[in-house]
Amino acid sequence: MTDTRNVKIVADSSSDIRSLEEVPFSSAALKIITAGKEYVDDEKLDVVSMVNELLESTEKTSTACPSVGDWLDAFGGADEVYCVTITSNLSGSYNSAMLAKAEYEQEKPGRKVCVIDSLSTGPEMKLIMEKIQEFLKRGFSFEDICSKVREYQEKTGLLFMLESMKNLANNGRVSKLAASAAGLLSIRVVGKASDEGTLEPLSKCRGTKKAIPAMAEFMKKFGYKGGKVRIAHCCNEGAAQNLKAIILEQFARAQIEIYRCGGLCSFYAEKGGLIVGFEK
Ligand code: X90
Repeated sequence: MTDTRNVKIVADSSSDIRSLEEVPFSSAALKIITAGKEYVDDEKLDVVSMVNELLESTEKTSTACPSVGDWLDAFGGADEVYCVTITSNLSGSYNSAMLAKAEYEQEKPGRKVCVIDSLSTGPEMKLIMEKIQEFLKRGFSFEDICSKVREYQEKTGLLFMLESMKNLANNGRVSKLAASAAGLLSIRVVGKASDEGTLEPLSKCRGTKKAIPAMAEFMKKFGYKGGKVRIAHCCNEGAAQNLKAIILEQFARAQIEIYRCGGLCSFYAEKGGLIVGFEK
């Protein structure tokens, strides 16, 4: 059906997605900015080099969301746009997407943009985009997809495991107090995206060996029953594989994918971090 409809799925680069198989897709890049350098979070970014460079640097580093113009470029002339953003509670990305929507729809009558505030990031955005693709394939209307995606969001969750929350605290995305434990040697903070789209710490574990089973337990506590799991890691494939194995022991038919975080998620999740999206 996407042959007859001029459709596009668009997300900011915090989704970690660079391309989609079945529907035209564009990513609107966030930026990671240091005193001397700007990293654009697109397919050309060498994420591992960036992470290592930033570890060695003592400069103040910040991030910037896509501008209205960046979003308009990403919409790229499609008549029907599904636009997924990082949580509006931690970034201006959703706001600039909404401004872009207003301008884009006014420019040419008939154009429709559905902006979805993920209240989350990374892997949960990926799940949302996969669902939009599925709805398009099933031939659902624009209006139906917009409302059904919001229903689907109720059935997805996001957990994280962080070794450091320095960049989150330095940029005011969590309180210094919440971040302090993660700075301590071998303490891993496990938490979730709250209903408001902020970071909610759930437990502090001594070492990754304890943190990974704790994550699997939290997934079940929050309603995971064996559906899709998307695991994004920052230089920590081992922990991701470990989590996958634990989930498969209990849910043999779980559909689990593992991949690397892009630039924005790597910057905030930092080296060793895991971000896990799952279906409830
Ligand atoms: O607009 C900007 O400059 C971007 C700001 C993004 C701030 C937070 C990014 C968090 C990324 C950390 C673990 C998962 C957190 C889930 C939160 C709802 C990754």
